[in-house]
Amino acid sequence: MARPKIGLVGAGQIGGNLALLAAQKELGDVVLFDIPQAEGMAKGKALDMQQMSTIERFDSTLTGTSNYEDLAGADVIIITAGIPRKPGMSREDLLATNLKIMTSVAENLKKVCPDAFMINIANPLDAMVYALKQITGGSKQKIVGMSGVLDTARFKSFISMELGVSMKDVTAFVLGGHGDDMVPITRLCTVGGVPVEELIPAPRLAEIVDRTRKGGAELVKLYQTGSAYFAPAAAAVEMAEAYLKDQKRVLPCAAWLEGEFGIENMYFGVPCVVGAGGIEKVLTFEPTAAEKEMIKISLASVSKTVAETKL
Ligand code: A3D
Repeated sequence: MARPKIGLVGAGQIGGNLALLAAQKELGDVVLFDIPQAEGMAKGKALDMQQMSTIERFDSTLTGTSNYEDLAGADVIIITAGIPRKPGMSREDLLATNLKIMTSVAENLKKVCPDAFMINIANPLDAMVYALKQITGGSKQKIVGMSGVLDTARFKSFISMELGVSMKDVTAFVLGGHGDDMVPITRLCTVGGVPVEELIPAPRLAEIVDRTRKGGAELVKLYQTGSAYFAPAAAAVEMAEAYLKDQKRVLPCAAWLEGEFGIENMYFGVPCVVGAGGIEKVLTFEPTAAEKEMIKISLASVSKTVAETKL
């Protein structure tokens, strides 16, 4: 059987790390796509990693291109095409620029690989994945946004750092939109099965929740020139791997909802089963009154940005 084909639209900071992780995990052959002005960078990263493969010993063919035809027949597409934040910017400040980019990306992907499992990372996340679905006309199973895996990774790392325990034993999920009002469900976070609310005093846990919500901005401030890229790449690769290997992983994804959690026709971060069918199922549960209030606030932010796309 031929190796799966993984197309990366955007060969910048996240794109390069996506390529490396996907190739090192031998998930398939990788095509790094960027605009003609950045084709050299896409080709250069691909060649550099191809040479690395002889040392790190992974079997994956990496190529760079600015020709959409080279993405034809891709099994997975991960989109990072767009500008990242600079210090002082909100994700919403990226909307006008990144929507133009997403429109052209989505129109082209619709032509060359309409059946791919498409994971969007470009910000503002929830509005960009909405635009991707509207323009490609793709199914809710195949068009998804990456944010919850990253936001959850941030939350889990802060919990493990706080308690001095292995991150392997922290279970958590962060739901909602990818903004400062995202919804970490502390009630369902456990450390080796012990509820975190019994291990960390409420005021301190609230500080950790706040740091998680502002986790993206913390990195933008440290980097100065752009936003996070290692963890975002790893998060999207985890989703791609679940799809390609039919793992049935339960991952928080920005999924198209049709009534789940009382939300209609909107992308929102929820726990999903990810396998060969893409987003195979949304796992629903009854939120508490306080959680419902947080979901309402996050949904209002997402809906406002989505409305501004005018799609
Ligand atoms: P960067 O390193 O600038 O890479 C973006 C790449 O997109 C550049 O190489 C551009 O040349 C390329 N590009 C621009 N227009 C097009 C186009 N039409 N077609 C193909 N490629 C194009 O940015 P980055 O990799 O650091 O970030 C990419 C995006 O991810 C930004 O919008 C970030 O805000 C977003 N991001 C999202 C998260 C989430 O958790 C959702 C986290 C971090 C960054």
